[in-house]
Amino acid sequence: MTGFLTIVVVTLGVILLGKVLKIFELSGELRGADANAVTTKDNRTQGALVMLFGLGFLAFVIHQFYKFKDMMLPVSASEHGVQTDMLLSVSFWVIIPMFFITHILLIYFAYKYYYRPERKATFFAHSTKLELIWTVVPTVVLTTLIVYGISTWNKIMAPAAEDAMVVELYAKQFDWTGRYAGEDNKLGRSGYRLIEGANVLGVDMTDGHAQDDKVARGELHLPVNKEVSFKFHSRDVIHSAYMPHFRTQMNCVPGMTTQFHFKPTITTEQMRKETNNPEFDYILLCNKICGSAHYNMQMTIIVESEEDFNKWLEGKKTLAQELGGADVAVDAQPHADAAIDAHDDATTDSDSLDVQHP
Ligand SMILES: [Cu+2]
Repeated sequence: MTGFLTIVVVTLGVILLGKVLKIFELSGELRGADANAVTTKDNRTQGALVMLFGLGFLAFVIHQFYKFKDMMLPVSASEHGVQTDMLLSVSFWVIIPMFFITHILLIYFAYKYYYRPERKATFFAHSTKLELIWTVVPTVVLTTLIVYGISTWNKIMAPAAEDAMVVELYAKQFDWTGRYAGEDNKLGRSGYRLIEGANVLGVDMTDGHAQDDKVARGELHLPVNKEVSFKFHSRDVIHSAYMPHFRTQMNCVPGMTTQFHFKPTITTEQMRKETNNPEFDYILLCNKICGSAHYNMQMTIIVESEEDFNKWLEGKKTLAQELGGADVAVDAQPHADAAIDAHDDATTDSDSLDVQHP
């Protein structure tokens, strides 16, 4: 009822305002004045209003910077993240001062040069000097940013080191599973048609590389200062592995392997001190809206010393121990080979997979 009354009152208010303006217009006409004529006084008022609104807008922008500065991520916990942060900072150091300079000029000019009939604008058709300035300056600045950006990209996307630890991140609605490549540092091949019973990742247990693979759920542990080469897979829809503290995001696409490698440089313990937050944890999130429980698709990442990491990993069963190794019954269908994702590198041809029939 209150809502309805509010609507009625507001509607009546608007009608009333319309009528008052109409009376104002008519009384002006009676006095012989043109109600629609724009006077110098109107222009000055509009100029002042632009100034007021513009400065208010800039004040709001500055306020937002302060208000949300605590939402910023802490220092990057990966080697390449420091480079991307630097790239972003340099871009912002160019963009933010430019934003303020251009907006202040825009606001000031709108106020200073409001229309007055007695003043004529200077007219000139061409100025080589001006044209040169507004062509050369942006060209140099943008080219520098682009070249800097490409060289950073090339460094980050260069192939992983030979000894990088290989870890699979397996996405499905709505959780993550990690698979460590084990002693041989090679992941066993897998495909969705091989998913059966406890073999939820569809690992081909006839593949020798699969035997020593180790699966991690709930928590993903990583050794500090050691490069990790991630292979991303998805069972169902497109997910996106997002590790904000490591400045990493990669899509997980059904039927193909995507990859990214990075080196964590700060342990969870050190980051807790750095952020002054004893509860701090690195996190892996899904950053593609993939369904109803998308928001809850996350996994804690723990970065620790190599010793602690090895101890943790040793406590895990290998896939051969978990699933029974090569003796496990693999439900290979006639076209099972087509369902196998090519892993590790392009040389792993899906056709070459020799699925053993039970
Ligand atoms: Cu998802």
